[in-house]
Amino acid sequence: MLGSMTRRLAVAMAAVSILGLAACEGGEKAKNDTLKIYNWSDYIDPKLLEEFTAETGIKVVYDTFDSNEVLETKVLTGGTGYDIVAPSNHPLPRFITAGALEPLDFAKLPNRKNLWPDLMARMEPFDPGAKYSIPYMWGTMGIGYNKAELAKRLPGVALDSWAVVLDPKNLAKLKDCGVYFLDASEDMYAVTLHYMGKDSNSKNPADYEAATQLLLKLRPSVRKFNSSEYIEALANGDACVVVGYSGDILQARDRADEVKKGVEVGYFIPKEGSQVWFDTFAIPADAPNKEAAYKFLDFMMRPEIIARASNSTNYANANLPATQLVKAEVRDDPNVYPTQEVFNRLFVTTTKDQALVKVVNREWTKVRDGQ
Ligand code: N2P
Repeated sequence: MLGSMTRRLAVAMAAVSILGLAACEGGEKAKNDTLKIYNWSDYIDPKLLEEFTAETGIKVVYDTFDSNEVLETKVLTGGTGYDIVAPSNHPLPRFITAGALEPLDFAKLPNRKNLWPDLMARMEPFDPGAKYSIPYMWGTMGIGYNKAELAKRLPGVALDSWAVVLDPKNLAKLKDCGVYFLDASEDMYAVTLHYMGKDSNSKNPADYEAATQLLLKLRPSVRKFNSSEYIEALANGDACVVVGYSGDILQARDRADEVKKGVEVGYFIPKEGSQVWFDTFAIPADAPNKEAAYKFLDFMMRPEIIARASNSTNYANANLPATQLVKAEVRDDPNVYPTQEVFNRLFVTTTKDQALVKVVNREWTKVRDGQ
């Protein structure tokens, strides 16, 4: 009796371990064959992902986010399962300090040689020696608008200043044609402080509180705080003015041109100056498939590949030999690759410590949610 039970148990245990082994092998295989990317929305030509899979056999799972705040909360919590993430310059040092990123093995990234030295120099304060990140694309914050609607509602107002959207009297006149602001606390405070004549990188909580007072005056005129839906909204006429990211607004312009419904979208970098930002790719320290991540990073640093990312997104890239491969209408557009004169007016957002980020996020919640 005992003997037969023991035998049955032994048989059952063998079955479990064979099944377990099979499941484990399947899991291992799936892990090596899959690359999980977490990137900004509207930030790649999807055909590039298909080509990467065709070339390497690695399946890509591609998820998107639309603000640094969302990305940071996830990655700093850990266990995301992502192999590639895409923080901007200003939050990046907090990821590094938290130990959330993998130091890069340059030997696995031969195409690093293509990175643009000027861009690398700008990233130096955020990631000295570029140990943890490679710059991907970069752009500015600015104002996107429906040309006909703004001409009608703001006659005589020059479309060259933050006052178009940050002066409550102007914004009230645009309220019913659709105002979208980014839902991005650090970015929105940077430009608001700058417009108010304060340091866009202020470390003083009182400055953020003062900016909140202005933003609360604007709030009743804002239809939506969202960092991705404005592309479609501008293109189809649901939004007439947005505070957004350069390439996204230029994508809206292209989309509006394609559908030919008579919507014309404009973009300007306000004369007072604006934020220029640099986005990067990095590998989380706990990424399940680092080998695949390296392959993808090196693939994206091929000039002909990254040039196509710029062509489809209207964002400048950080790859020097790629510049001549970017199509002329994108490369020669000063809203994509700013001229020196424009560049001189741009400012870089520096890194806040966790305590200040908390203040800024708390202030932003008051603006966005009205509480
Ligand atoms: C892409 C927006 C990326 C710019 N949709 C923000 N760093």
